[in-house]
Amino acid sequence: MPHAFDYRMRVTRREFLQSAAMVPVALQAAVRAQAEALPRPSPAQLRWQRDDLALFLHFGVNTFTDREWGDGREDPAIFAPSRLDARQWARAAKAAGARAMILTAKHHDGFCLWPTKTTTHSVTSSPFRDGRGDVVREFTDACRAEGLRAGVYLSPWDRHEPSYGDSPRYNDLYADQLTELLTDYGPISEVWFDGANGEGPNGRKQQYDWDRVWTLVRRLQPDAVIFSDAGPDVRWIGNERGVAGETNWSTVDPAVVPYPGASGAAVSAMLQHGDPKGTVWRPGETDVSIRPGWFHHPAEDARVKSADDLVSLYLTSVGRNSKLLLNVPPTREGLLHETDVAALSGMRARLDGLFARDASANRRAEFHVTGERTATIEIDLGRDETIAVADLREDVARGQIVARYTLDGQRADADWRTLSSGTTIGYRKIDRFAPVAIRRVRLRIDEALAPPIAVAIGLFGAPMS
Ligand code: FUL
Repeated sequence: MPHAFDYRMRVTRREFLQSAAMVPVALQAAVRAQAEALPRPSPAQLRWQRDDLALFLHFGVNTFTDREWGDGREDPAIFAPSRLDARQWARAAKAAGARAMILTAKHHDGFCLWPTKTTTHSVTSSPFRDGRGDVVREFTDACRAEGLRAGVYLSPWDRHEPSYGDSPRYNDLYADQLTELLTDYGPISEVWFDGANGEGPNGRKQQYDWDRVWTLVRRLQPDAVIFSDAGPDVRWIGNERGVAGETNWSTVDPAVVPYPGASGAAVSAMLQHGDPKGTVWRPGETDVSIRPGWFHHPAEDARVKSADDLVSLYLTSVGRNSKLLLNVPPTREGLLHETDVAALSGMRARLDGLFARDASANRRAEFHVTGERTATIEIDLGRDETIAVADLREDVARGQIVARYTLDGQRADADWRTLSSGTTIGYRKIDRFAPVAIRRVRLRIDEALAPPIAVAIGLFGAPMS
C-alpha cells in the first residue's frame, strides 16, 4: 500500500534562514542545479517499480523433459499440457499481490509457445489444443482478465534454430519473433532479455544486435520497460538468490555493463549496488525461483520455499529498493502446483499482517533541514506504540538522494535510541528490528547527494503469528 506523500512539511522560518545563511548564494544555486540534474525514472519505470511484485513463469518443453536447459532437439510432440489454465496462474498471482506476470515465450531450447510464422518449432507442431493452441494468447488474455500487466521473455540464445550463429540472418528472425510478440498480443509491460549467448545447433555463436532489439521494442511498445543486465530501463540485480544489495542505487554508470551477459567484478558490483554517481536511472530487478529450478520438476515438489522464506525474499528485494520477480513454474498439467499456490497466499497473508496498521498514519511529520545535505524527519505517535518494522520511502519520482540515514526512537520521557541505520533508501527500504515501545521517531538523513527532501515513514508492529 503506497504511502501518499501527504507530508505537511514544516520548516520553520528560523530554520530556513539558518540553513540558508549557512550556504552562500552561488553554492545554493549550484546545489539546486545538481538536484535538478539527478537522473529520474520514466513513467514506465515508476509504474514497474510500484508494482513491487511480479510472477515469472518458466514453461515449455523443459517442463516435459524434466530439464532446466533444453538442447533444441526436443520433439514438439512432447509439449502436451493436459489442463492448461492461464486464469489459474493469474488468479494465484493476484492473490499473492503480484501486479504483473512474465512468461517464457521462448527459452534457450527454441520452442515457441505461440504459433510463430518464423519456425515450425512451436505449439503448432504439438498436440496442445490440436496444434491450434497459443499459450502466449491464453496468458495475455488471463492477465487482462485479472487486471495484471503482461510481460514476455524471449531467449536470444536458440539451440534449435539453424540460422543461429549466422548473425545477420538470425538477428532478422529474432526481430521477427519479437515483432509478433509485441504486435499481436496487446500492451506488453516488460520485455525480458537474458544475456545467454551459447552455441547454436551448428556449434556457432551469434552476435546479437542489442541496439536493433531495443529500438524495435521502443517502436512497438513504447510504454514497456526493457530488462537486461544492461537495461536500458531495468537492470538485473546480479544474482538469482533473491538478494539486492544492502546499498542499492537505482542509478548506474552504463559504461560498466555495456551489454547483457557482460561479466567481471565491476559488473557484479554495479548490478548489485548501482552507483550514486550513475548518469542513468536503471533500477534493479530481483529474479528468484520459488523452487530450486526455474522449470517445474516433480522431484522438487517437496522443496518449494515456504511462505516465511518468501517474506524474507520480499524484504531482501522490495525492502532494498528493488522489485521482486518471483518464478512460479507451471506443471506438466499446465497449472501452478498447489504447494506453490499455498506458499504464495501464505506470503501475502504474512505481508498483509506485517503492514496491517501504520502507527504513523495521520501523524504529522516534521521535516527539518539541518545542513546542506542533512535533515531530520520527526513523528510524534501520540502515545507509546510497539514498533518492529519501518517502511521508508523516498519520492523517487524526484530521483534518489539519501546516502546514509539513522532511525531513532524515543519512549515518552526517555532518551533517543537507534532502531536501525543504513545507506540507501530509494523507492522502499524496509527495516526490521526487535519490537520496541516508542512515542516518537526521528529519521536522520546523515548524508545525501543533494538537498534532502522528505522521506515517507511507515511504522508497524510485530504481527501476531
Ligand atoms: C537465465 C537462464 O539461463 C535460466 O534458465 C533462467 O531462464 C533465468 C531466469 O535466466 O539466464
